[in-house]
Amino acid sequence: GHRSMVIWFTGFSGSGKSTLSNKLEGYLYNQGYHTSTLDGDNVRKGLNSDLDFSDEARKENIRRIGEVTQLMADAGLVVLSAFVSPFKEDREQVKSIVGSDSFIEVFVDCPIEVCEQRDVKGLYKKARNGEISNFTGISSPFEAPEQPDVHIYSDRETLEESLHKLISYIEPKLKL
Ligand code: GGZ
Repeated sequence: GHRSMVIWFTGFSGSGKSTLSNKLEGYLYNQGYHTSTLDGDNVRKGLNSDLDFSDEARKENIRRIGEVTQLMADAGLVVLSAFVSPFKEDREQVKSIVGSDSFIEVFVDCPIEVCEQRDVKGLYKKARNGEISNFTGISSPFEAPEQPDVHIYSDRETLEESLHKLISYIEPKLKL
């Protein structure tokens, strides 16, 4: 058996949260851990399809995700949650729901210019055009974590390096 744990990824759209989270999940799966991933793609289409990107809706988005994350952790899973989660207060709230010794905050740090340049989904262009309002980093704030448990610099590290950094922090805690 192993401990349940919440691995919480925060960062801009296009910073690499989902890529890294999926990579970590693959590793953990191969090691025999029971995992579950929550991200914008599965949550905002279903559970939170009533929420937009206003500050209040983002707050509610993270609050619900925090509760679901906690339920999954209670069921014994290693939960990987990858959301922009731009507000410090909301991330702190999840941390207090989950319990600080089971919560790992991972800051996927990437300069907004780099995320905008990548623009994998063309969303930054739409945000600049005004087709999308309240876009994080362009027209909506992001409160960077001051003391993340793991600080990933996705513009300067390879995916392998970032993964290794994550694993060396997380795996000893899973085995406690
Ligand atoms: C930020 C937005 C927005 C706005 C749509 N601002 O790269 P993506 O596409 O797949 O990830 C982003 C995702 C953010 O949803 P979250 O639930 O993670 O956000 S939050 O934690 O702030 O509630 C992006 C897309 O949705 N997207 N509009 N205005 N990201």
